[in-house]
Amino acid sequence: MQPLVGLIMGSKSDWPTMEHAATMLEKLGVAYETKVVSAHRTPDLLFEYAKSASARGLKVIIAGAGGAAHLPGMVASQTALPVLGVPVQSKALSGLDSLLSIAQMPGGVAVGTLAIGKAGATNAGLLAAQIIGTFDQDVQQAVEAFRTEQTQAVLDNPDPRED
Ligand code: RP5
Repeated sequence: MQPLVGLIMGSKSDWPTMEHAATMLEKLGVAYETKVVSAHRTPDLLFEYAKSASARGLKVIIAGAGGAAHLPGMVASQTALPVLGVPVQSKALSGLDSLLSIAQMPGGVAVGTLAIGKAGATNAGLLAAQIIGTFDQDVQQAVEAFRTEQTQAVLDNPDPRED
């Protein structure tokens, strides 16, 4: 299947966080590709990846990075595709550095910034699927089914003392 989402990250060490985006994309039936692209260690690859993304058929890019997290912003500077940024929780500053690096973009170059860590990665996958769902009915139905199931699971088990 032609990948519609590019799931990239600054380091292999980001995978334990970013795999939650992959899990959500798989659950919702969205084809994706994934690889390490580092803003600082492989800057030429970053430019090539971002510049060719649209022509290669990608519709959304999810970019995760930690610390001096320049990957999402630099990717956004080189493509008109929507870029979703996931701040990976850093050891030194617990991801606050990642969050601010990704969120504080100058006006005119947009990155949709998610929450720090697992929740952010999960929601990046969900939001990417919602974007794909605007033109792919199967994905939109999968998103709706996921949401309905999630709501029902809470309603079916409202006692906070029970698992
Ligand atoms: C960032 O530096 C990466 O996104 C990662 O979160 C962080 C640390 O990378 P490693 O030193 O673990 O490769 O570029």
